[in-house]
Amino acid sequence: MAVLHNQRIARLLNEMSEYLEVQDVPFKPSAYARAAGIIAGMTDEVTDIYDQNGKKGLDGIPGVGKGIAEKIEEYITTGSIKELEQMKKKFPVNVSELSAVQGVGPKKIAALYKKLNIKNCADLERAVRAHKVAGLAHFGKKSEEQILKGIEFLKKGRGRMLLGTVVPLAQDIEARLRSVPGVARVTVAGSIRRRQETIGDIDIVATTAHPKRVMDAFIALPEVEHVYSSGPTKTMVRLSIGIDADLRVVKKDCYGAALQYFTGDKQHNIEVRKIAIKKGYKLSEYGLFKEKKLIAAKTEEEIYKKLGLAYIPPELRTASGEIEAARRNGLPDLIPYGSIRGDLQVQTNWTDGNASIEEMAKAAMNAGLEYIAITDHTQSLAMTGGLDEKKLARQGKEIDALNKKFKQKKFHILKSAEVNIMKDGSLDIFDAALKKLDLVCVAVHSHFALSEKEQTERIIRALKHPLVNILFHPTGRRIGRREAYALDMESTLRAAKEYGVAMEANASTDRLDLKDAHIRRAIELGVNIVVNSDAHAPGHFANLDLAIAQVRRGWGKKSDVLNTLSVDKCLAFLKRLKK
Ligand code: DGT
Ligand code: CA
Ligand code: CA
Ligand code: ZN
Repeated sequence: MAVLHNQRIARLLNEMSEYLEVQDVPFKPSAYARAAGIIAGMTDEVTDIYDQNGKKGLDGIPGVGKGIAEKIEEYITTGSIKELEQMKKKFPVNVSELSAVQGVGPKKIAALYKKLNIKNCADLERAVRAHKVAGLAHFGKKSEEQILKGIEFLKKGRGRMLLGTVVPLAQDIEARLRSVPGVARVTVAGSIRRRQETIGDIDIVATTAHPKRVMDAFIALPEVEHVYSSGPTKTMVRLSIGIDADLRVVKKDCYGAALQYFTGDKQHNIEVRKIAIKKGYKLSEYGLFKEKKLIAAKTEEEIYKKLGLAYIPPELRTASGEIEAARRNGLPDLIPYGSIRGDLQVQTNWTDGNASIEEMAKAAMNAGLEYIAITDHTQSLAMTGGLDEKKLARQGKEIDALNKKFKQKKFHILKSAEVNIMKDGSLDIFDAALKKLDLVCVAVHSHFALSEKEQTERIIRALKHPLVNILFHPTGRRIGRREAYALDMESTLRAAKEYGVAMEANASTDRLDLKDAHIRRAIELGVNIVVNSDAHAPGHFANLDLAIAQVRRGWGKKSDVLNTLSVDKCLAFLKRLKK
């Protein structure tokens, strides 16, 4: 429940922000959006703060002023915010649905409603297809095309949620079910266990002496909004965050078989079942059988073993070579969760992060990290207040002072920057300033629409720069929001190898960039990987495991990931790569 609460409050504040902005209210929208961002990234529970210190406690949260504190209090105590309900009545438009369409912002939403009575995506799609939108002020034929593309993109991902949104909730439900008397085992299976990027529904497998008790406890979870069906072996519900969850109770003796079956993926299961058939067996969720005789069912390990396969970690179960590798005992020794020692992408309130360098450093220490690199944006990203050479130097001094302070704790803050790659592939900071940094990271934040050839040349030119060490979020995608830009990944990876640049596996919940297949190829080519949280708030260090999952899905070992090394070794390695 923990993480959910803050997320729910954050979502509500975001909604406030959107409705206020649509109504053209000045200043307030950004204050609400800022507060939402801060709360979403907090490790402490807002409800706990309120329980302990009331409205004063809320007021003390950075970014939360008196007015917003009152709204949060109203929400915690009454379950809704009157002002928001009134705005929704006055302006009966699904703002969050519409603003999810690329290129449609609050101003446009207001115009679409006033001029064409457009209230949701379906209305918008109809109007665009009838070419009614192009004639409005601030719209044109091009924006009609863009809107249509945006709608198509959203439709494709409909009904699926981000891994990072679902995992904390699923783990929390798992823990609560485990504490029900009589329950022996509970495991979240399906796409969550495989750590797929997006999740369709939550599949839980359990064993217990009292099926009814665990089913009753499941139905009674506060997150359950609707019960589709319930019985002693299977219960299906809808959760209030907008995703379905199934709980299956299976016999203790076939737990492994059930887990294997419900973990998937489907294609992997089909391949494994084919192997069983070839060996004269039959594999189902009840076990591996020869005729009627049970051969294996208790654990996944023994099932794979009886099929002549090494145990296959769930992240690899995608029917893309893992079965052949398991047969010849050639599966990689995957990087363990929790093995990142330093985070090389951290933003602070020098730009668009919401905490100071010191606060981020302390949060990193609490998360068990030994070092972080401060990578605020650079000057051409004006909207984030990007740093120029002078500000970078000033930030460097602050970092020096903090490093002195943290010396005893053996924690180290590295000087870096997320340097913006310009349209032509040049960097927006002079080399003299870059030379003073411990490492230089680069990323694309503009001109997403270049042709594949231009985009690839642009990025490779940046990689060629003698001071560049890491390419951040290489494809630029935002899952469910923005497609990756056109990029020849093979050439980019080869260039990274040639010019000694490491590739990032970014843990932001909607980035997970590089993706699994790219990571696998990078590793084949001998390109080094760096796992970063891209933290903009103290709570974001918890995301690192999402990118580790991505690396595991890309067959990555610990030795493929540079920031599993100590700070000195990691820096030395990056330097050596450039030679
Ligand atoms: P999702 O929910 O869309 O994110 O993806 P999954 O993989 O969790 O899929 P889901 O929930 O439909 O089913 C859970 C697992 O159950 C799936 O990964 C494999 C197994 N499964 C479901 N349907 C079939 C099927 O028709 N054949 C086989 N072999 N396995 C299935
Ligand atoms: Ca599922
Ligand atoms: Ca399912
Ligand atoms: Zn970035």
